[in-house]
Amino acid sequence: MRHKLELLRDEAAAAFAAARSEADLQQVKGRYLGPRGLVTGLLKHLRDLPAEELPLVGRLANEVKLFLEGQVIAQRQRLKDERLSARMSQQLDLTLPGRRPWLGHQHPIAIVQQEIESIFIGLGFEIVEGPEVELDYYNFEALNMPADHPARDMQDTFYLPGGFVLRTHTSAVQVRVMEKRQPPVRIIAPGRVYRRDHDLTHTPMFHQVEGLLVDRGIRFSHLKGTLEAFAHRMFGPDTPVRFRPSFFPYTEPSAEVDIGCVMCGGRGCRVCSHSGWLEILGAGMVDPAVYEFVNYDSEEFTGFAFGMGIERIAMLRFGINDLRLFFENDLRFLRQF
Ligand code: 2NL
Repeated sequence: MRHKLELLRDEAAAAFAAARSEADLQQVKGRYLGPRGLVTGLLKHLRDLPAEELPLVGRLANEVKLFLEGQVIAQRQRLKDERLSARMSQQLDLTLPGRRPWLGHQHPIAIVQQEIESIFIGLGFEIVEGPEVELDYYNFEALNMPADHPARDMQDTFYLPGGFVLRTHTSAVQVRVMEKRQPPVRIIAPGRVYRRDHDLTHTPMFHQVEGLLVDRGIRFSHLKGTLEAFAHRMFGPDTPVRFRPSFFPYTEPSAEVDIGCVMCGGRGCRVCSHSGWLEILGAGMVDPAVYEFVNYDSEEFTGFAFGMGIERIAMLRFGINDLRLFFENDLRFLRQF
């Protein structure tokens, strides 16, 4: 009996170890430990043993049964481990180079805005910001554009209830600063502005940088020198710059500033309409009417102001020919900056 038990134990353990799958193992388990299994069968014969053999053989039989049950659990774990490592060796190629994470970066408009800001910081200006939803008063009235002014047409401006507009330029921020501080004022106001315009060369939202300098004895030559210095830092020290007379309601005299065409070097091409020049900004000496609104003494103080569209500067700077590219968020375009 003892011998038979030991043989059966070794045979069953070998069969468990040979199982190739969970189903296999279940079947082998049934064959030995199931209700009609070989081990179970043998255990039923225990009671036929002579009384004096029963304790020893009984204990052995019990040990064999426990041992085999433990084997089933151990072999089940082995099968699980084998399945896992088979899957791992299929999917994990440890020699494969890792995927480099994509690094985001600034939008070209933000890059150019910061370039403009740092040029003017270098010239002693301070960056100021203000609300995009602005009072009609700061956006128009205080800039010498009364209610009947054509720039205030519903066609051009997004009007909101309660005397508010979406600011059409960042000048409003500069009016707010003048209202709070007496000269000297040297500020740059960058940010988003809104106009009811949508075609190939206009978007309802775009970016602008305006600048304002007010102090004693400020003349047009200061305006020229400052904007020439800006153009040379932005587009290169050999870039030609010219000033043409113009008109704005908030400056007198007013000028438009051109640089030699960056595409053709001034020889004339489609981009500059064969003129050799590209307009980059508008500027002028602050109209005394504006000083009235902010309580500056126009006998004591003079100043200049200017405004430029960041999209336009960025297009010239990077040689981009389609404004829409800035707003489509196509990564093939954006990744180039
Ligand atoms: C343009 C022209 C300009 C100004 C903006 C300004 C601001 C104050 C007072 C007087 Cl607070 N003027 N800003 C002056 C001249 C031109 O912008 O073409 N912008 C895209």
